Formats: sequence, C-alpha cells, structure tokens
Amino acid sequence: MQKLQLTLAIIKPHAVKNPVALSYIRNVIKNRFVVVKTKRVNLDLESAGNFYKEHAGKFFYNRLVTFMTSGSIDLHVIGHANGIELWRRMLGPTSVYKAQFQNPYCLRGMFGISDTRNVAHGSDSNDSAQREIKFFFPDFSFYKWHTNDEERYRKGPIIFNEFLFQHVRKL
Ligand code: 3AN
Repeated sequence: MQKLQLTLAIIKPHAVKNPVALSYIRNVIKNRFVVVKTKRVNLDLESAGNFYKEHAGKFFYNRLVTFMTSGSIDLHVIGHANGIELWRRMLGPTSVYKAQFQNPYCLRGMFGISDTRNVAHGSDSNDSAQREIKFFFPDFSFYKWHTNDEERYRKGPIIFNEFLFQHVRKL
C-alpha cells in the first residue's frame, strides 16, 4: 500500500453552520481518509488575511477574509495515498456555478453558495499542505508524523473516535 499523503481540509463557516452539509461532509471525510487532527477555530481578520495572503490585492480578497471570520471553521488534517488530489476532486471546481454544471455531486456542487462561500478548502500541493498545516497546527511535525506515525495510520490498528473526530490508536 502506498504511503499516506497529508492534506489540510478547511470547512468554511456557512458549511459548519449547515447541519445537513456538515454531516454529509464529515461522513465523506471519515469514510475516505484517515483523520489525523481536527479542531474548530474562529479566525480573526489578521489570521485570515495571513492565511490567504497570496490572494491579497485580488478583487475577492476582502470578501474572502471577512467571510472566513464570520463563524467557526473546522480544520482537518487528513491522509490518503492520493490525499491532495482526492480531496480537491471531491470538492470540485472553485467556481460553484461550474461545479454545479460539471459535477453536481461534488461537495461544492451540492453545498456551495457562491465562489467565495464554496464549502471547503483543500491544499493544492505537498508544499502548501505542509505550510498550511503548520499555520493552523504549529506543534505538528510533518517529519515526525511520517517517521513515527504514518505506518500505523496506514496499516492499523486504528479506530475512529467520533467525539474527537479523529482516528486514534486501537488499544
Ligand atoms: P481553491 O480554494 O479552489 O484552491 P483558490 O486558492 O484560487 O481556490 O482561491 C482561494 C479561495 O478564494 C477560494 N476557495 C474561494 O473562496 C475564493 N475565491 C477564489 N476565486 C474567487 C472568485 N473568482 N470570486 C470569489 N471568491 C473566490
């Protein structure tokens, strides 16, 4: 079995607030990925601005940063042999109209409201995944996880803890 690749999934505020969307998304995540870390946070304008700094100056930057501070977001570090691509494929195109037209059953097609309120984020490369996971989980070491923990998440035994919304070691 191929080694697990980690990515960061961020469930955006409008989806966290929608119980139908949230439970559907959570089911998809726990059925297709190992869930290594989960936490719910509320971003302030400065952190949201930093996270999206590559988009500073674009016409949607202010609305994106304001939206991301409008409610709680759920952060999930998830793993799969093809984690980055699989999660982005499940999300579908950034543009919700395009998503609804091309692939109505992708997450953005089903639960997206606009190009800003497009349900969730997924890292677009291994470098972005490392940087983004570090941004939200500063104590998490990619190197240590791959060296010490990856094999156990890949081969088990692990079980899913619903309360933590994380896979944990099976005792
Ligand atoms: P993706 O999240 O699909 O990788 P990016 O990185 O180009 O897309 O954009 C980051 C976020 O910026 C998107 N998830 C979306 O919320 C917002 N965004 C991107 N393009 C637009 C747009 N044309 N209009 C409004 N918001 C946008």
